[in-house]
Amino acid sequence: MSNQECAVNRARVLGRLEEISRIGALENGGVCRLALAPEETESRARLIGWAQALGCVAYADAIGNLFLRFGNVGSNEAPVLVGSHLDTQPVGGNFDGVLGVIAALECVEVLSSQSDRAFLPVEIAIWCNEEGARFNPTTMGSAVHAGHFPLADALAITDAGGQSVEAALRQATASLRAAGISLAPRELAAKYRAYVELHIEQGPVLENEGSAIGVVTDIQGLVQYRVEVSGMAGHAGAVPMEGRQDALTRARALMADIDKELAAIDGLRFTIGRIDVAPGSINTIPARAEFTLDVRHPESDVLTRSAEQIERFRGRAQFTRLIYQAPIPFDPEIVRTIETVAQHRGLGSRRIVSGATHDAAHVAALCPAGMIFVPCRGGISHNENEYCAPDHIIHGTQVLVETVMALAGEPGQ
Ligand code: HGY
Ligand code: MN
Ligand code: MN
Repeated sequence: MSNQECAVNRARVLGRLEEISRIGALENGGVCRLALAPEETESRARLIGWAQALGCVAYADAIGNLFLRFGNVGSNEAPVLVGSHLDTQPVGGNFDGVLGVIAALECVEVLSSQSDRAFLPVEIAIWCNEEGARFNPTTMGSAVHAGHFPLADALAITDAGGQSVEAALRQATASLRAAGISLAPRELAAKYRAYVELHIEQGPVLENEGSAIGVVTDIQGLVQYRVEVSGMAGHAGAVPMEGRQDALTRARALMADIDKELAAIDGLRFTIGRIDVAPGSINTIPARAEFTLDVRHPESDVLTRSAEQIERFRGRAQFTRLIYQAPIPFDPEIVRTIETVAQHRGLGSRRIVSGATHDAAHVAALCPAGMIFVPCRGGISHNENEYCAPDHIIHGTQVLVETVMALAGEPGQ
């Protein structure tokens, strides 16, 4: 197929990204589309509408992952899966996740213009709750789909307001139905030929090196905790300092000790992203302090050892493990396919380990999987200033389209 025949449509890709960025837009240019919230559901409805106009049929599994099937609809022939997520961080950027979904739709657009060729079915995957910002943990939907997280446990998880995943999913599904969208059932851990995801790097490597394409070889490992420290509420003025049971003072000392312990581990990245204090009144000694720990490393044994070191602090707080995910290597065949496509298009590429985790980490357990990265300005992400230049968007989409076509081409084409 000539370059021209499988060229992506620049205006269509950029226009759709712009249109979705208006759903849940924040006043400083960022976006908030929390998992299963009305804004995310609205963006899902938009994507489904565009895909159905191409003849796609929409499926959903029991945890709310969406699959938009193109080609050989109705058969259960294993498709090539391509996609990402539409949910965002509470103060998120306009490319994390959505870039991969719009680019996946563009794959179907290009395939649908090749009516004279036979391809395996292709499905656009829109994973549920990749961010884990509203409902812990991150990559929940793909973890359940791959059998890495029990469905019942996931449905029972509640957000800060006490609403469960199950109730939020019921509401979101009802909204799609009210918009005239019916979703056929899809079993968990279904069969796929391969999975490819396009994503911004969310780090500075590609931009610093001037590489247009990142060929992702692995995703580093991750372990997340919720840490609960207890104390006793009391009057801020009347209770003497000695003998106080101040939960926040205890938590601050514990955070400092954990920091010291983890700072000594080479290459480890750890973050305390959230601290909650109760009752949270200016003149009451905190009775409870809760904080989160996010720890990442590319080597399994180092990650395991770090988790053991953290859990040695058990005597001072209650540690709840939210997710443990070993480092994931991607399929060497898919890595090579992406590299060949980038070369064919004259795009500079380099192999890279992903610092962030992605749904592909779980889907890799179901089928050969791989990821394509493009640079984002300053490596900034999970931030309203997240930005991906139009040329990088189009180069990444073009490499995704041709990788999917290579994987979906009938053998011996
Ligand atoms: O946590 C992560 O790495 C992903 O961005 N949710
Ligand atoms: Mn993402
Ligand atoms: Mn993210």
